Amino acid sequence: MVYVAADIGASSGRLVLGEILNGKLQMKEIHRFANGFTIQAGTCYWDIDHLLNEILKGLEKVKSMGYDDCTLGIDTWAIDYVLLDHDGKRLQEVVAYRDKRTEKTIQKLTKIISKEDIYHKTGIQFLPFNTIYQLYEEDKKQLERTSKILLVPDYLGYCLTGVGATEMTNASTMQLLNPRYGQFDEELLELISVKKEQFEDLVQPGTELGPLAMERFASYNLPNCKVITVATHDTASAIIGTPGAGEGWAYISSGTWSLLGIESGSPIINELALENNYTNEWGAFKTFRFLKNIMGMWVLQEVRKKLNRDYNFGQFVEEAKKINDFRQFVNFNHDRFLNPLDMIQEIQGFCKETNQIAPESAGELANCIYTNLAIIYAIALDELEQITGQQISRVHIVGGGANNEHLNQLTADVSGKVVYAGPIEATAIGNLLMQMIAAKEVDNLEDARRLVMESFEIKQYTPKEIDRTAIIQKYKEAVSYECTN
Ligand code: LRH
Repeated sequence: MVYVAADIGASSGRLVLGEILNGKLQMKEIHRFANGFTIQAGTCYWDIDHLLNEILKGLEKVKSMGYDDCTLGIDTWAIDYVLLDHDGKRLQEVVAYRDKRTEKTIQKLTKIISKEDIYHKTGIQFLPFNTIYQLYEEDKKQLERTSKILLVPDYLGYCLTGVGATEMTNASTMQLLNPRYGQFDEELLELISVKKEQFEDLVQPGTELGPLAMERFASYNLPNCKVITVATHDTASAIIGTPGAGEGWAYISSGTWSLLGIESGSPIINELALENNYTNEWGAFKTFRFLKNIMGMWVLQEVRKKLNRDYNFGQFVEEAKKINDFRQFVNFNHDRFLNPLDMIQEIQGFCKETNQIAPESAGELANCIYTNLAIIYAIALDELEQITGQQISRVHIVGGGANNEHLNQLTADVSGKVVYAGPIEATAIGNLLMQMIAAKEVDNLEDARRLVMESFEIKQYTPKEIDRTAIIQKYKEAVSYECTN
């Protein structure tokens, strides 16, 4: 028996095998594939069939490695969903959250119900693409034809097993759940013309979904496999796999997005949290992730696309290091960077509009992105301390971005906090750990995190003496004219 994590992010997916051997968590990536949305007739879509097929290909590899039995957990990015008809068939392709259809929806919906009311009910941050806004923009007739709405990882699980569920950690990002009742908020559902019955029942991470519906996949050579509903929101899994312990730690789950926050035993819903757009996403084991979304490696991924992929991420770091100067101050958290036609032009446009010298070369662009991300992280950490009244002494950076030693050091320097980087595969690790807890091979979250600490290399970065207050002040002045977050 082996544990398998299917961990699918916005830009790539992987299947990873996990086992505990000699008291350590051992992992092996057995399958990797690309992901990304494409634009068809002006709309951004995910290729969900491709993802399902890649999971099946990965499972075939599990079998070919000699494993006849496994459990499988699936996690993906949050927010996006599939509409199913009464025969369980997909009604339309899956629209990607960066699509422009919801650009103005927050403004539209908050004419009917105030921002304060939505926040008070859900505790969820205002991102233009939250499921609530996407569903609001759906054709009402299509919604009437919809028998079930499944979030992406729940849909993949449904395709594999024939069983539907609404996993809680991911469901909370819809901005439709009310943490006071642990249920859907019926008033919000009514506003978007959706009924509670159109969702499957909410389930906790760790619940067994069911065995693979082998008869559907006769042409594949698959192992016996039980699908476990893990913390299906990738960020929820990543934070399970983050080796924080005790008090005073924050995290940055660094990938396409940088999710920066703390773990809390209860939601923090107040004026200051709303003003600073902090969210209370539900975590495994009744935790909450009080965090904010920060535009992360997406910006560099988009710059790289525009440079015809001539640079790899290591080269960007090397070029940026040669400059290593706080030359421009750019609010990458502005909505204009969510999905611009040309990321390089957008960055240069921002600089020109704020009377700054625009970055031109790959190194200048990368330097601009890294230095500003470090500043934005530092500001968010200050905000977190202010909102929670808690002192943060250390920051755990996990995910692919933790590989970037230059950014890790910059983050330590500008924030003045000690940074611990790793593991890179925290999301797949969290996915595996949840399965191990469900199988009673690991006792609880604390033990799971101890196992992570003992099994993976964690690098420490101590802050260097720099005038962080002056840098942050310069940033705030430069971007203040249109600072929305
Ligand atoms: C990261 C993530 C994040 C969400 C975004 C849509 O992959 O799941 O937590 O806000 O994608």
